[in-house]
Amino acid sequence: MRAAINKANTLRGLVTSGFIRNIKSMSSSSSQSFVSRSVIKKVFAKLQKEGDGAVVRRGISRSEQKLLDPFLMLDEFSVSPPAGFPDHPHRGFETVTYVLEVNETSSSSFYFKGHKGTIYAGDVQWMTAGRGIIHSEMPEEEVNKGLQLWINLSSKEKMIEPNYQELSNSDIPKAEQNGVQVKVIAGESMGIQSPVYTRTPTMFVDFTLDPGAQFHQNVPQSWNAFAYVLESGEGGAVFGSSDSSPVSSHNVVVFGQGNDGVSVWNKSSSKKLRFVLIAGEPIGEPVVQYGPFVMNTQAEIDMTIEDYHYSKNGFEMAKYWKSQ
Ligand code: FJE
Ligand code: FE
Repeated sequence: MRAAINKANTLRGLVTSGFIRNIKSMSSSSSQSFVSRSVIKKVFAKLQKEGDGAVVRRGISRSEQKLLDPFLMLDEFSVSPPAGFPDHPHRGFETVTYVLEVNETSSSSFYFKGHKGTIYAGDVQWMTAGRGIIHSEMPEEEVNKGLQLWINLSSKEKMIEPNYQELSNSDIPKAEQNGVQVKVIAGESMGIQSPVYTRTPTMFVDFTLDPGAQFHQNVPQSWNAFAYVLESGEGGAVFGSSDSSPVSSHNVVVFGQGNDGVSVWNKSSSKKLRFVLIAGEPIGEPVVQYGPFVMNTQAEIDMTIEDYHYSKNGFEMAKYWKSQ
């Protein structure tokens, strides 16, 4: 039923936006008629210094926030001790930390002070800062690679109690078909669903495509969507339509709205393509950000700074907090 509705919408989209070339490529390359969103922007994630001696690649920053509501930031981090992100507060949004497996024997680990401890390669920590948390995020050993995504909360949820959802690698649903492997961190792909509860409706899927593989992922029509390319062979990562220009590693690919979702091709003949696809329902409210505080108005930011300063309204833990 839903597929039928999607197809009707697809056709309407074709008529109104004139995606004639796509009709041809659809009917020749795939038995199902999906129309992919097209790529509207590519952003190379440049290295920048953050935290204490840490360097991150920032893929989403303020200039993409409007296009990518509800997402505030995406960092690819690669840090080794003693660098890291010592004690800092958050309010008004969620952070998702995904520690990447660097290679088969990798045992990278990230230590979160102020909560349960260590997350290892392949694990996810989905943290809802709500009205306030203070934590430090430090690597325990070696080089630690990962992604950190910041997702905004609606005004109704900015001041909720903080919450942590922790998934170890083995809790994350995985599936494989036709040379495409998925790890579903949030939302649904290949008919399997993540156990994560997303207050701001979000999809977060880690894809690996064998050389020559292709895939189409549905994304709800009104959501904003982007991909971040982690690894790709030369000319491998092709999004939107099969003849669009390839994207290299460390790029954010922003998709336009509408249509059924996102098509991707791995055109490399020898290397796998790994990327994450992230999509979410836009909140549509004003965003006022001051570092780790994200509220709707400047007055709320001023209040937050005061709360943090006086260790109140959610920052009570700041009073007896001690850095290691
Ligand atoms: C932060 C500067 C920061 N990217 N990627 C200012 F560095 C941070 C911060 C992080 C961060 C942490 C991890 Cl584990 C990975 C990151 C920025 O902690 F919150 C502010 N306000
Ligand atoms: Fe943090």
